Amino acid sequence: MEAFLKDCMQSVLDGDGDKAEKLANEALDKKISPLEAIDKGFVRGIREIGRLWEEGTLFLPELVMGAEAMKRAMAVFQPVLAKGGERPASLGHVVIGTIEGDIHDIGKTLVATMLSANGFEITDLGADVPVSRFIEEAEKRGAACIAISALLTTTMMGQRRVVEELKNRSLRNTVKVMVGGAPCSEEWAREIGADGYAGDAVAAVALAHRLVGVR
Ligand code: B1M
Repeated sequence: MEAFLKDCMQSVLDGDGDKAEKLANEALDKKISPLEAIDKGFVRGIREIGRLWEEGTLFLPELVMGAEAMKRAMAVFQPVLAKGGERPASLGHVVIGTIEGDIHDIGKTLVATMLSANGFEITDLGADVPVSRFIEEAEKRGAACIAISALLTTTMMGQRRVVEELKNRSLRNTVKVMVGGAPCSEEWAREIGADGYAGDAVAAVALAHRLVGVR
């Protein structure tokens, strides 16, 4: 098992999309849990790429190729994860996206898929989403929760602007706000007046349940 997960990690490190996709399919054939293959395999690869990039041993094209390989694997798992929920889609509507200025969407998409699999209706606005769009879509859909992902220390400020804008429009009490992404934390969520922070996709589901009043 460890050797297989290592191969998954290595496929992302090598930026080898064909291999990543093949291994993802193999994981499903071998009945390995998609979340385990993602977390203990592919994500380790993309995190290592980030570390090497930060250290200056790897350059932007390799970062992009690693991300593309990661996305090929995620595309295999996505329909399976989306089907995996036990609850009907009736827990409430969540409007999710990555905040403006930020194009990182792999983690956000995983969170959206897991929320959907666990009974939430999802409107995924994609990445680089303007503050006003989160609010307008939430109003339009009568959303219970706005979920905002940010991967950059510069763009996380946009999460604060969503909360502020909700207050300006007297909507703060009608919709919950959850935040996530690498630079965020519980403390950050408290500081900006969000209702909660989740560190990964599983925690995001638990938090969303709590925010809409499901155990
Ligand atoms: Co970029 N990048 N990147 N990048 N990238 C980071 C974030 C960085 C930490 C790398 C590094 O320096 N080590 C760094 C940010 C530094 C900082 O701000 N302090 C960085 C940078 C600087 C940049 C650029 C500025 C580089 C440049 O152009 N000079 C540029 C920014 C472009 C922009 O957005 N405007 C850039 C570009 C890119 C790529 C396009 C090449 C690619 C993204 C491809 C894509 O997403 N379509 C990319 C990648 C892949 C990364 C790293 C390596 C991996 C991110 C990832 O997908 N992780 C990343 C390093 C890292 O994070 N260690 C890095 C896997 C994913 C499953 O995890 O996204 O953390 P994650 O999501 C998790 C949790 O965070 C959580 O659940 C998810 C699942 O468990 N979560 C939520 C996420 N959102 C949530 C929302 C929730 C709840 C939980 O509720 C709302």
